[in-house]
Amino acid sequence: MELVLATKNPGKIREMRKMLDLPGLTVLTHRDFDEWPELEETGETLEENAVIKAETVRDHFGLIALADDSGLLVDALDGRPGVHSSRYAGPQGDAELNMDRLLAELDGVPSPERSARFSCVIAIALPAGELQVTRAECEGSILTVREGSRGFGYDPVFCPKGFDCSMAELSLEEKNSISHRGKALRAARILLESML
Ligand code: ITT
Repeated sequence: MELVLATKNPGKIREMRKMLDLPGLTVLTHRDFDEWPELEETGETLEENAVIKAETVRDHFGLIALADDSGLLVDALDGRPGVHSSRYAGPQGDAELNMDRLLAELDGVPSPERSARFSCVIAIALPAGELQVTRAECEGSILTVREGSRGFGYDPVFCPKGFDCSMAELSLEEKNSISHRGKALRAARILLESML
C-alpha cells in the first residue's frame, strides 16, 4: 500500500516516516514525483488547511494522502502565532527569524506566564473519498533563549511540560513519544494498520 505525505517540511517528513514505519506500507514524498500540486493554505484553522492539503494531493495522484497542519499557540499572545506559525516573521518562513520575533514579543514576560502548546491536525484522505482528521496537543512553555539543535521550527525555544530541556534536545523517538504530531500520528497509524 502506498501513502503520500502532503508536506515539503523536512522536519515533519522525518518524524512522520519514523511513526509510519509499518510493514507493507510504502511512504512517498514530493521527492518521489516529477511534479507536485500547489498546496494552498487558505483555511482559517489547522483542520481546514490539513484537509485542503490531504485532499489536493489525494486528488492529484489518486493515492492515500496524509497531511499535517500545525502551529504554536502562546497564551500571553492570545494564541499567536497559531495557524500562521510557519510565516510568523515573514513569507520566507525562516525558523530563526520566527523564533527571534517570538522571543522579542515575550521579552520580560515571567515564566509562569509563558505557557504555550503545539497543536497538530493530521488529515488522511483515502482515494474512495473517506477522510480521517485527528488533532492533538503538546503542552509546555516558551524559554527565554534557544536550547538544543534537533527537531525543527520552534523546538529550541519550547520546553515540554514535565521536562527540564527544550524539544530540540530530545531524540526523534523521545519527541515523537510526547509531541502533538506523534500523538496525532498514532491515530493515523491505527487506521493505516487496519487497511494493510
Ligand atoms: P507544509 O505545509 O509543507 O506541511 P509548513 O512548515 O508550512 O509545511 P504548517 O503550515 O503546518 O507547515 O506550519 C507549521 C509550523 O508550525 C512549522 O513551520 C513550525 O514553525 C511550527 N511547528 C509545527 N510543529 C512543530 C514542531 O514539532 N516543532 C517546532 N515547530 C513546529
